[in-house]
Formats: sequence, C-alpha cells, structure tokens
Amino acid sequence: MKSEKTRIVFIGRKNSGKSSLINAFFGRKIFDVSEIPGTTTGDASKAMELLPYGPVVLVDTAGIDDSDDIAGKQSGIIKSISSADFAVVLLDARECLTNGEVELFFYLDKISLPYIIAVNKIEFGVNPILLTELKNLKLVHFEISCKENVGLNELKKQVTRMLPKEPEPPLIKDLVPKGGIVIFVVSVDNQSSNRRLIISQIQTIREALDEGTVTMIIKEKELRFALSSLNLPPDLIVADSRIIMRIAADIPENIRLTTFAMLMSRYKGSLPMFVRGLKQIEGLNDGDKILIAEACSNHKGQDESTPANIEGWLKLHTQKNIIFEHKRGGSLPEDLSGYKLIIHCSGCLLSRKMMRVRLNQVQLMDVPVINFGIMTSYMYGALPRIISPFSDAAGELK
Ligand SMILES: Nc1nc2c(ncn2[C@@H]2O[C@H](COP(=O)(O)OP(=O)(O)O)[C@@H](O)[C@H]2O)c(=O)[nH]1
Ligand SMILES: [Mg+2]
Repeated sequence: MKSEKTRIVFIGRKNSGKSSLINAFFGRKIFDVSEIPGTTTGDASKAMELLPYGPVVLVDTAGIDDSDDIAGKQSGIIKSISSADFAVVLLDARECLTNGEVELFFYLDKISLPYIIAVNKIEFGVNPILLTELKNLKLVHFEISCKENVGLNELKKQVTRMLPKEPEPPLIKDLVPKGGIVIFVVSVDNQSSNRRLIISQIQTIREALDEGTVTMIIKEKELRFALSSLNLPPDLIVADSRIIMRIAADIPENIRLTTFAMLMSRYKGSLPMFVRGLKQIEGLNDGDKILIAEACSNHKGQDESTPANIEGWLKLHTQKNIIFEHKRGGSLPEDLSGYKLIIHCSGCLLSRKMMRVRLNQVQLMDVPVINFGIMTSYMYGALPRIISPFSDAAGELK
C-alpha cells in the first residue's frame, strides 16, 4: 500500500529546487520544474524504487513562504511532515534562513523526524550568513547544485543511508522473560453473536506464542483457579479493560497486570504522551472544547470506552460545562488549535503508521492527546496499576 511505504518529503521555499532535485535523483522528469515560483501547488507524490533501499514515495511539497507560520492553520506543511518518514530540506545558497525555516527545523525535531539539509544552487557561491546561521543551530548540511550536477550522488547516498529501517516495536515480548508465563484474561460475552477474539488480542497472543511464552487464555471466572494451579506466579497478566477492576482485587500486588489496550496504545502510539495528556483532564474548565476522534465510523466499543460513556464520565468527574466535538473517519480536522484535549479512539483498524500520522499532527499543534483505552482505565481508577509494567509511562504519572 502506498500509505505504508517510506515517504520522503522535499520541503523548501518555492523555487529552491525541490522538483529539480527529485528529478536529478532519478535521472528523469518526475515533477515539473519551472522558474515561475509556485508551480507545485499542494503535495504531489510519486512511488519510486530507491536503490539499494527499496520502494519509497517521493513527495514534492508546495513550498514554504517567507511568511509561513507553520503552526498556522493554512499551512500544509504540518500535514506533509506528519505523514513523512524522512525529510529533505532545500535551501537556496544565496539566501539566509527565514523564520519559517527555523520553525520547520524545530517541528521536525519535535516529532523526531530524521532529515537532511541540502543547500542548492551553490554555483553562485554560498551566502556566509546562511553558513553561520546553520552552524549556530548545529545543523549539518550538504552543498549541491542540481543545475551543474554537484554533490547529488553524495546526497542521494546519504539519504538512502539515513532512511528509517524501522523494526516492529514489541507488543509484549519485552515484558516477559524467555520461557515466562503469561495469563490472558478475555471477557467473552455470551450474549454477543460475534464471539471472536478481537484483533489486538490475537496479535498479542500470537506474539507471546512466537516468543515461546507459556500462554494461558482464560475467561475471568477461571482466573482464581488458573492462579492456584500454577506452581510459579505468572510474569504478566493481560486482561480486557472492561473487566480489569473486577479481577484486579484477585491478583496479588506483586504480579504485574496490564490490559490489551495498554499494549496496543504503546505499539500504536506513545504511553508517556497519553499519560501527559491525562493531566489535562483535571485542569478542564467551563467552555473548554474537547475533540473526540474516531478513525472509523462504526466503532463498536470493545469495552466501555464509547464516546457517550467518556463524555458522561468527564461531565460528572469535572463538573464543568465542557463542549464536545466529534470527528469520525477521514483525517483529523486541519485546525486543532481550539481544543484543550483530543480523545482519540484506539485505532484498531488503523495501521501503526496511519495512527502515527494522526498523533504527529496533534503533537505539532501542541494539543494534549489520550486514547480510549487509557481513558477507560483512568475512569476505572485502574491506571496506576496497569501502567506500572511500563517504566517510562509510569514515571509520567507521578
Ligand atoms: N542556477 C540554478 N538553478 C537551479 C538549480 N536547481 C534548480 N534550479 C532552477 O530553479 C528554478 C526552480 O526549480 P524547481 O525545481 O521548480 O523548484 P521548486 O519550486 O522548489 O520545485 C528552476 O528554474 C530550476 O531550473 C541549481 O542548482 N542552480
Ligand atoms: Mg516544485
């Protein structure tokens, strides 16, 4: 799928040579080059094979203006970099840095997007002020000329070297020692016609099995018996959010306990970030706006974390007049600046990458964010216990 391939965005002021550079990289015309600034309007993308790396999607962006306030709602840059895996920032060798460009570096760092800076059109000489500015910001750059074919091979090699080779992050394997024991407690609703395990359960159980973990899958009723039948305490118990409070009391404090939702939130997002987002709840005031975002329009709610329940709980808990807005499907609204908090669904149908695109956008706009899974545990008062297996996130709770 095109959305899952490594995306390389080329960013820079209009006329800095983005389209020329992409064409030069591949030795043929992929995007139009023009001396009239603003030829590329909106992002244009093209799937290509970048050897020896593999398939990539090249994104030629519309370009940033001198006046571009990146965080401003008009800017397409947030969108372009949120979905990127790597950025090539083009500067014109004759110019100095603009505020927009300095801000861009700041934003790239903020979402930890790897990038490279190419100073183009060096046949005119390089502006010494630009060099000083880059040095002061401790930014390394490559000097190139698309026109005279200078430095292009080195740049291409470096880009290929720097492209992320992302290993799959763990769901559960880092939490359990080799040959360890895990009990999965699932809530099987006998009334429901759909009596399947959900995708997050299957993925987690599968990973545990692949790691050679001794795996027990039970319903909550069997938990006591399961615990007493083991000679050794389990290394971890993973349960559905909806039953967590009912079973927590039966599980000795020294046994680590978490939820499928926590494992998934870590896999598809960032637990520390969500824990920071939770802090926003206690500071909410009358008239504050919260966005409840769902990636698909048919969220069944595998637990009690339906938007209606979350809204109801927040009203009761805060005793404030909060304004809730909803966004279902598609992408997040472009302007998020009016929201005090975003409560995002767990994204069970979104790939990791698609979820990350959304979370990047939220982060770039400085809006605190949590997801349904964390919200549920917080509402139940279960968060401190089920977050304790994750030391970085547990630290944020303090
Ligand atoms: N002198 C010079 N001109 C260049 C160089 N690279 C691109 N250009 C010219 O700069 C103009 C804008 O290039 P383009 O690739 O369309 O820029 P974009 O708007 O950033 O995509 C075109 O006229 C190009 O021919 C270069 O290295 N030296
Ligand atoms: Mg262009």
